[in-house]
Amino acid sequence: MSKQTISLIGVPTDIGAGHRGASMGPEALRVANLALRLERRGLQVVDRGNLHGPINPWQPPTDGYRHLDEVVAWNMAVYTAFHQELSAGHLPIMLGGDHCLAIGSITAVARHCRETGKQLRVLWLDAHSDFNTAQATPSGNIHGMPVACLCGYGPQVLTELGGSAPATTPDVFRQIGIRSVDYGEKQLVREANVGIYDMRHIDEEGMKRVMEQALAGIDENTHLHVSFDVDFLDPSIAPGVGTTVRGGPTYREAQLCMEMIADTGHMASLDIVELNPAFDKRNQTAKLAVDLVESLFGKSTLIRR
Ligand SMILES: [Mn+2]
Repeated sequence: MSKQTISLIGVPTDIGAGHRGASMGPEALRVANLALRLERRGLQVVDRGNLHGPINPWQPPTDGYRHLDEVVAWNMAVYTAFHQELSAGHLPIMLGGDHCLAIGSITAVARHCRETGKQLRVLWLDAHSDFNTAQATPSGNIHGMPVACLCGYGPQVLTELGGSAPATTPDVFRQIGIRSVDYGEKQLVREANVGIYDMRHIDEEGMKRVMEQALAGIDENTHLHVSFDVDFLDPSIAPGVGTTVRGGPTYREAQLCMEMIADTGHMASLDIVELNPAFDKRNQTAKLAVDLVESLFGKSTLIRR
């Protein structure tokens, strides 16, 4: 079997965020030696450099959305780049960038799944459920809306990024680590029936059982996409994000989560988003993210069977 090729795609923008700085995420991950660490795992890594797009004009919302045109431009670039890598048989990793960019990556993954007859499963590791709409959002920041957009709720320019809507359906999502959901958003995720394992569920059942449930049904025909919002982690270990919410997974819980994903052997694409070096201390959150991504690619203490 030939080496798996990983393609790193930098997306240096905070166009959908409520704080500036996630635009510096790709470089922080490179400085934390992401490529080298993956190469040491026996993977072939190609760094595609950064995508380009409009600057952040930092404007208030128009009709409930901030920077909609710019968000569309960046997501179009992500969509094209991701689909190209997937078609070439590579495993793309998006180095974000804020979480609105997952509209582009997952729209591409969903299209790839349709073209190859694969079943899609998305693990959404996040403090937030990102299911806001223009009506429900308190801020207009589109990084709070990607899951809704991917399920067909949102502006047509985003829901139809891949040519038709919806890109995918709520049943493919498993959200883990959720602990901050806006008032109107709670209603929406309940109505849409998104699979949510919130922090209370993790407290009550433990990360092991939660992951068994979230990964249930994955088989040979599954394309597993992981969308890793760094604010998933407890802020005590991961301060370098724009929207910290206390009470997240600990270091050990996060490691177990990543190792159990790796054990499936089916992760085929990945987003690393919302890393914000402007809030970080000595790049510690980027280093932690790289550490966890190594576990996602199978690093473990012992050889396990
Ligand atoms: Mn998010």
